[in-house]
Amino acid sequence: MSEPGKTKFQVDLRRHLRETGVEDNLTHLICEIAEASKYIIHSIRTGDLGVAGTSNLYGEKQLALDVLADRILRKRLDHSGVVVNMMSEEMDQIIPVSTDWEGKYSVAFDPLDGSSLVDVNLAVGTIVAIFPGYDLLRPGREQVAAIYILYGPRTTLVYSVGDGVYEFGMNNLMEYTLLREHITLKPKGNLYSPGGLRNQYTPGVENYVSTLEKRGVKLRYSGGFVPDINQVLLKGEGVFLYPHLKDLPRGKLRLLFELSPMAYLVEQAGGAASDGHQPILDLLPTQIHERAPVFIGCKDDVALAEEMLRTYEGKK
Ligand code: AFP
Repeated sequence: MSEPGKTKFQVDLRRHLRETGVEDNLTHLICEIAEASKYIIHSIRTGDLGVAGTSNLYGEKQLALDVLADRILRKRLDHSGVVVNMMSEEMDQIIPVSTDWEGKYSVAFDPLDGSSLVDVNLAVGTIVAIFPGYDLLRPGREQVAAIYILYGPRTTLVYSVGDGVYEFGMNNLMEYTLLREHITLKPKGNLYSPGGLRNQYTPGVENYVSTLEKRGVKLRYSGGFVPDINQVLLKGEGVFLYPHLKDLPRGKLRLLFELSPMAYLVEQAGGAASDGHQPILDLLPTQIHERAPVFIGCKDDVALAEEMLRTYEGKK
């Protein structure tokens, strides 16, 4: 129900979560993440674009903005009172917050995905996966919520708690208000976002991409996972891939911080996400920073990728 005098599209995030029956601690957690994003935007707009002088676990130079966004989220989660464990792309181990896990959550996040695009003023985002209890090394299907925040020309927040996908936009007062509900994907799309160098594609992937191209699909790749997935979700069509490559057999993107939350959102919108053989949400991470290949978006387009891999590369 909307507040009298307000259309439901002026409903703010907290009110929407309460009205749709989301559990109190989870509502609080999602709202804390939304609050953190306001400080992250400020850092993106005004912060230092240089390197931090540190490296992450992958040996990548951390940007000052990566470190700042990570600190902002960590602090917020730490003080939320509802988080047991947290883990980010910028950390090398799980950070315990509380030993009391009853009714609480563990959170995996990429604080500023695509941060190397900020200096050329392209869109970037924050991605968050929320699990019940203390364990973070579980299949993505056990998430209770997934969220991303897109810092583009506008700031939007897209979330699901397993009851469809909702988009909120940040207004002039820096509040998130409801823009779209029950976002859904068509079975088959007309867009593709192919990551990875083409000369490193394996035969199955090459044949898949050529088949899409013969069908006349449009190329739309920004180099940022959040804007690229957001485009698929909100246009309601398309497929994003960052496949296994000859020189990167596990692809580039991280299962826990990037793929699981996006797969959860895309499945909730009626789409699919696969590593080429099985659903991303069924993969059990054995390490925190595990990577996986990904084909994500419209159901039929993802099924076609699996079929091409079976035909040209056989069973895994
Ligand atoms: P960074 O966080 O290192 O900028 O990587 C961004 C990203 O993880 C993801 O947002 C993109 O989908 C993907 O990498 C782009 O990778 P390519 O630069 O190889 O296209």
